[in-house]
Formats: sequence, C-alpha cells, structure tokens
Amino acid sequence: MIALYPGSFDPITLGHLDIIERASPLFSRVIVAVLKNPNKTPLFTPEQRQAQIGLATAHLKNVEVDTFAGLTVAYARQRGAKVIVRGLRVLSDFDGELQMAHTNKLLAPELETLFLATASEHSFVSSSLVKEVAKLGGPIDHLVPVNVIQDLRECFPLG
Ligand code: COD
Repeated sequence: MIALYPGSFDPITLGHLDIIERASPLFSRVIVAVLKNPNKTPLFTPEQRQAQIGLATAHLKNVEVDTFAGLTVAYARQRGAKVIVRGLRVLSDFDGELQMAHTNKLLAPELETLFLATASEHSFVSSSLVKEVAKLGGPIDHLVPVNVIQDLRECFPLG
C-alpha cells in the first residue's frame, strides 16, 4: 500500500524525519510530497526542500520525494496513494489536522488519514522555530537533519 506524507517541510526537521522513518516500515512505499504553495513565501524553494528531504531519507529505500501543486487528494489519487500520513505534536495541532482530515475525506472518501504521534523529544520542534533559532545564530544540530544545517547556515550567515 502506498502512503502520502504531504507538507510544507520548509525545512524538514527531525520531527518530520521521525514520522517518515516510522511510516516507512508500515507501507510498501511512502511518497513525501512538498506543496508548491504560491500564497506563501518559503525560505527554501520546493526543489531545494525536495533535495533536502531526499538526502535526509536516502537510507529509506521505499521513500520517494516529490513536489506537487493543487489539492493533496488529487495528487494522492494520481499517485495511487490510499493513506495520507500526518504527524500530531500537541493538542493545538489537533483542531487543524482534524479539519484537514475531514475535508480530505469529503473530497476523496476512499482515502484514509493516519496520524502518527510525534516522538516526545521532537514534540516542540517546528520548521518556524528552527528558522528563528538559525536566524539568531543558535544551535540547530538537535533540530534538523545534518544536511539541512549547512543550508540554514548559508541562509543566515550572520546568525
Ligand atoms: N513531530 C511530528 N510531526 C510533525 C512535527 C514534529 N516535530 N512537525 C511537523 N509535523 C507534522 C505536521 O503536524 C504535519 O502533519 C506534517 O508534519 C507536515 O508539517 P508541515 O508544517 O511541514 O506541513 P503543513 O502542515 O503546512 O502541510 C499542509 C498541507 C500542505 C498538507 C495542506 O496545506 C494541504 O494539503 N494543502 C494542499 C491544498 C489542499 O489539499 N487543501 C485541502 C486540505 S485541507
């Protein structure tokens, strides 16, 4: 069975990576898909994020990384995915995630959303927090995969 893990991943964090590593043995294939969102100004381009995730997940042979535009359910159907994987960190994630799951169920009843609880050590980690710490010159080595550290340092050389 194919699973889709969609997101912004701007950039991928150790929390995201943990979800991917735990989803990998549950499915024959996991497609990690970066949304190309014209309404947002991300730090990294979709292609940069795709490359960052590709390097971070190179050890997972059934994980593929792609970019997509438009509805997540349309992309899931196009790729033959039957499950959408999402991560839950804290209670405040729940409202938005449930709303998204219900919307996706309405749009594509054949798709299921599977929530994986974050590993406790990553429950506070978000891409926004990582960018803020990097911008202010703080240590980010316990927050993002090693290959992303250098990319962030290049974005914030004076941090
Ligand atoms: N530990 C565990 N999980 C985590 C962590 C962590 N530390 N950090 C984030 N996560 C989870 C998030 O909860 C989320 O499930 C996933 O990882 C990705 O997170 P983000 O922040 O990179 O991505 P989002 O939440 O911005 O992605 C939103 C989508 C792009 C999936 C959504 O906007 C979407 O589907 N857009 C396409 C348009 C569409 O289909 N809209 C209708 C659906 S409502």
